[in-house]
Amino acid sequence: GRSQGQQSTVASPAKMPAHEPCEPCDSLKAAFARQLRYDLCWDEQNSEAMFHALALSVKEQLLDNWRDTRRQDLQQHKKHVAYLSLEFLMGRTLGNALLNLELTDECRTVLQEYAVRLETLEQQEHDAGLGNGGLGRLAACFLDSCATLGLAVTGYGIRYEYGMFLQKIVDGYQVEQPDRWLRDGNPWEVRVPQHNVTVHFGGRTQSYVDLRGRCHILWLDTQDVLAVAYDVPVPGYRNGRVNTLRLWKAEATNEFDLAEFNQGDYTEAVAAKNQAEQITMVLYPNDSSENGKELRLRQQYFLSSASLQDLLRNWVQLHGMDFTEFPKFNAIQLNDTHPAIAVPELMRLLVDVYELEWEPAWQIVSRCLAYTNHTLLPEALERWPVRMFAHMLPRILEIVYEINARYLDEVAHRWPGNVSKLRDMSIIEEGPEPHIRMAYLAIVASFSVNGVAALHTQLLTSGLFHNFHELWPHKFNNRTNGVTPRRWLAYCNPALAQLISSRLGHDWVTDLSKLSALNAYTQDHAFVEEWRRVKQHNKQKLATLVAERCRVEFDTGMLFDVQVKRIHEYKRQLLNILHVIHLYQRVLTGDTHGMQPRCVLIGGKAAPGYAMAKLIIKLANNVAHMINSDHRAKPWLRFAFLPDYNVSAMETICPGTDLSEQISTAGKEASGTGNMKFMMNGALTLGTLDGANIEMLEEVGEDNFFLFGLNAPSVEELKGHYRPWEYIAASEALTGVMALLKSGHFNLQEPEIFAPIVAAIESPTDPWMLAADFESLRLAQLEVAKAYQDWQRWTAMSIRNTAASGRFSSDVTIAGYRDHIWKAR
Ligand code: B1N
Repeated sequence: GRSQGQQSTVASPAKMPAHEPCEPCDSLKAAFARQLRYDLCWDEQNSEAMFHALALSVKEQLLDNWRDTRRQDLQQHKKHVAYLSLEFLMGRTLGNALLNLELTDECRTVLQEYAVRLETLEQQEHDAGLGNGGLGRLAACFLDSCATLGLAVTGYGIRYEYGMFLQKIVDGYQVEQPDRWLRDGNPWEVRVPQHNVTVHFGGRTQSYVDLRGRCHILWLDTQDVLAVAYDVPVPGYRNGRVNTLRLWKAEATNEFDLAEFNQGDYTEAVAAKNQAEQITMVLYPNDSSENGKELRLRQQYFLSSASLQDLLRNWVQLHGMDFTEFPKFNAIQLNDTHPAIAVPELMRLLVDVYELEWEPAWQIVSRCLAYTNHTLLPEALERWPVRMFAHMLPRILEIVYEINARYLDEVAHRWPGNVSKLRDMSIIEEGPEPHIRMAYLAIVASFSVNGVAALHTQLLTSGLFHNFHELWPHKFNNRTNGVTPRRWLAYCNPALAQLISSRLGHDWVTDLSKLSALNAYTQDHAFVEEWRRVKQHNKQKLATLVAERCRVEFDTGMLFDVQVKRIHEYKRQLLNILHVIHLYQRVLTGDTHGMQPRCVLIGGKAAPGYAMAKLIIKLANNVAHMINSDHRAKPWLRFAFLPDYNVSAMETICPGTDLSEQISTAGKEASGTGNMKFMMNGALTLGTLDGANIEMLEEVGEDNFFLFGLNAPSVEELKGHYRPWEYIAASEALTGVMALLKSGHFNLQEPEIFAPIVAAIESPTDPWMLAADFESLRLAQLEVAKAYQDWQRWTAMSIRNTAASGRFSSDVTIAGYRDHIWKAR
């Protein structure tokens, strides 16, 4: 903790021992007063200025522990893990930091003197939207769990100048606006230029033999970019640990300045500077699909090279040039294939820069690297044209070829004379335009390959990677995803957290399995009543958000039915909309007997280039407009599309939801993590047998889960002879929905705009099989309505759902990575 009442001495920073006495640190109160008065120098003390002062004061509270953590990890020879990811979807930091540091109450007291509410200041913080969706948010949850479990894990990422775009809705269409999240400065980051490294691009290679007859490869005439480190603190939950998220920013190098400026071409030189800084300018907004842009490959190499150079430099500083023990003290986790170029880059650094022989270098690389796969969707599997490597990273391409040649020897040995195996398993995909298969590169070099839910891992080993599974079964393992209960229960749902703690004590925050004790309270009337009151309170907050952002009035007496996530056809927001249209038709035809009034909410961003996803957003908005302006529907149905869904919005959404929709086509959603956030907060799940839904169902039991739809094998089986029109004809409800959709009822002023949607649903090649699952969804929704009408039954189900959510804490997931992959303590 902070040093209190110690003597002040002056010490040279370089020699300062671990616990040198220093000035007593300011309390939060004093730090805040000082920040406001001297450090910000803003004339007006508006809430923006106060947020900044508060954030800086909270960061100050972390600094001693941050330094101590770094020193202890070095002294104790702890195994270090580098988590390499192109995305860290951190959201806001203030509230979570106060929670983890146990400073929330003190902070409220301080702010009382300034007559401002903590919530008001929290709202001032920009989300750190350095990610698209599940993959990026998972990285953020993992950092919280690693720090809380006391692991020495550093997150390595990119400090994008522009994060995930902001979504506006204009005439029902998505409009993207740039997210200039750094405009007012980022109070949490610390620029640490002593960790700068240089990353090379372009140029050519040349070999030479030295006087001792050793062959060296030179990478010459490169264009160099400076990687500048910005560190963000990651505090554990009340354990004094502060880990680091190190984000790299690209800047032009000094050498580069000199060369260009001396030639007198000032403007050219400044323009070229811009080119270097382009690399970390913007996050690519494609979730679960690659886009193949050259700049994206530059980002990937920039992150991988800078991070590996940082790791090796730290090693050499402590151990010199002997790398034999490097894998014993280091693990490198690749978050999907986005940083998979780290494989040849680590070889390059060891062989070309640190002068190891190939074989010992490969031993080191293949004992450090581990790869997590996050998707089976073919459109998301990264393949880079060899041609692009050849001109951007010529030396890296040579190394990839060498890795491939040696590895294919092993394949040939295992399957003698089998040429098609060689072709199928080669890291290089041959053809008119040869490509590098990044997933294969990652598997070949990794000692561990994991999927993110049981079904997903099973599909990986039996399908996409079955050859590799045959060759190296020991590499494959499952680590089902999780979410941090600090942000996703304790912080975002304080009322429920308090109710839980009033009966179970506080330990559940770091041991979520303790929540199972809630099962003893499902018949306790006082408890059930309190649980319901908390939900009503949270629904009111969600209704306020919906009113502000959508101008739609949600009634907390109605069922809140929510689907928020990236818009993607496989996630089937369209199926949800079809069901809403069906409910609307029931109202119009007076078929409201036994109907449960409900408010349906859909939210999520579409990739800017994904036309169908954008059209689905437009349909949602048009349907919503039609329903919400029809007075006949008002008592039964409200429907809203929430613009600009992000981490902060989810903090209000999941506590206020009754029903969580997890309705992807079976076999397509690798895991899902939103499903877990809703479950923890007592929303029931309407879901398919997909991703982690299956394991959630296993934990909570069939009686507590609204299951519907085809399973993964049935989806595969149906492929090739799927006839959607038969499902439509067989369902009176779906027939009616399709007729209304085709009639142009939802696009009276915009003829034909939804024709592509109709065509997709009616196509025998519709991979998402909406029509096949509609009737099953409708029936499951009838069960939902029935269950909700008995509020005691519903509340008991809700409690049981939270009680069963313990396994989906990211602490459990990270304990799995720690014990089975990293072997770290
Ligand atoms: O990763 C999440 C899973 O819970 C989701 O099911 C899965 O869809 C998601 C390319 C991706 N898979 N692949 C991506 C993101 C960005 C990109 O450029 C692919 N995201 C997922 C966490 O495991």
